[in-house]
Amino acid sequence: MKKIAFITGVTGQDGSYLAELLLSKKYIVHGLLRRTSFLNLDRIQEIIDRYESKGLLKLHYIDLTDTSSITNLIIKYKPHEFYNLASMSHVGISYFTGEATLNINAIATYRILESILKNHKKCKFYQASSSEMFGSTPPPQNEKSPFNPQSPYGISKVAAYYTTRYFRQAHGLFASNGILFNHESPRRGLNFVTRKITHSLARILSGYEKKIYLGDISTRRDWGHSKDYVRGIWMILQHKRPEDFVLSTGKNYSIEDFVKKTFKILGLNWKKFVSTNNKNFLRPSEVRNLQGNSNKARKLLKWKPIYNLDTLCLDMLKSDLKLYGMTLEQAKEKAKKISK
Ligand code: NDP
Ligand code: GDR
Repeated sequence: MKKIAFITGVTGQDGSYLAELLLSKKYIVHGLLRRTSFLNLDRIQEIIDRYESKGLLKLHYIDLTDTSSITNLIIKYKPHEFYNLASMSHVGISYFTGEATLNINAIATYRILESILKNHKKCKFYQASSSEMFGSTPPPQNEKSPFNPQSPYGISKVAAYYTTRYFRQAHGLFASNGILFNHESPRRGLNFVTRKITHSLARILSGYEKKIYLGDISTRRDWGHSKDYVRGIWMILQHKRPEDFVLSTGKNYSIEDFVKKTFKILGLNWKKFVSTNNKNFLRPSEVRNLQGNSNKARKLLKWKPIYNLDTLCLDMLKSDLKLYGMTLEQAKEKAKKISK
């Protein structure tokens, strides 16, 4: 019998890659999405075209503030695995929408787990926890490091993390947290710093923009590729016991390093094109330094990332150049002209 997986956040970066991975592993995938005024299916259009008519991919509208919209689907389809990836995932925006962030990221996790407990206790549950929970705790951070969240987003993820542990410890659910450090890809949202940089650079070369306006570029992150991380997410639910795992590369770079690497690919002097400390992108409190220790996942799950920061940068830049009709070689030629 085919395994059935539910994915909230299927239209997002990780949800789309995870859906592809599970379909390749012969799962029946149910994508749970919210209603939006403009259909937002770009990241999953390819798999919709390929799998929906065969009944292997099914999409359902839900609302994370509406328990019965989720419960009805759990009762009807009895999933083997439930991946809770939906969230208000932008840390900077969470300072302006704290209450909604807690509702969607934390309370919805409680709603889903309570529904699984009452209706389908055998279902395994994955919670998309985050390195933002460590906040100001100095690196390296692992599963035992204390949490010191610095934003409404971080607080909401800590609450969801403990909610997941509570349903595991008190009620015996197979419920696991993946504590994932930053991971990016050509499918990353445009207002996260890495994608903003690669996408704006492609726009600069196409003549649509002159400069990239950034906030604090001295903060440091541990960046991996989403494709590597969704493989780890799946492995976490295949482990023999429900447990919490950090997924990270173990390497850490500043935002400035990322800018330099990206501009270097095209031989451009970044200082001419980047403006920093723009107040629109400064946060009331920052997470300054994240570097994960993922030894537990590497040992118990045999997970390890394939991409490093250079291959990640190149993948993202090439994809954004393609959006604007350019190959890497053509972009290098244009770069020579605009740097004169
Ligand atoms: P994205 O922002 O790309 O995707 C978020 C998904 O959540 C989208 O499908 C979005 O739908 C959906 N969503 C947001 N709000 C709601 C809502 N109110 N109701 C229903 N669906 C909603 O995030 P990622 O794919 O990068 O991240 C996946 C998860 O992992 C998130 O929970 C994130 O917080 C967490 N995480 C991410 C890390 C990263 O570096 N990427 C690191 C650690 C944790 P829509 O498309 O309609 O907007
Ligand atoms: P982060 O990612 O907050 O780590 O959360 P983001 O790319 O937004 O910021 C990383 C760092 O870059 C600094 N920064 C800027 N950030 C943005 N977005 N835009 C700018 O112009 C800019 N300039 C500087 C930020 O201040 C920050 O220090 C991501 C999300 O995917 C979360 O959902 C996830 O949980 C964590 O990663 C791990």
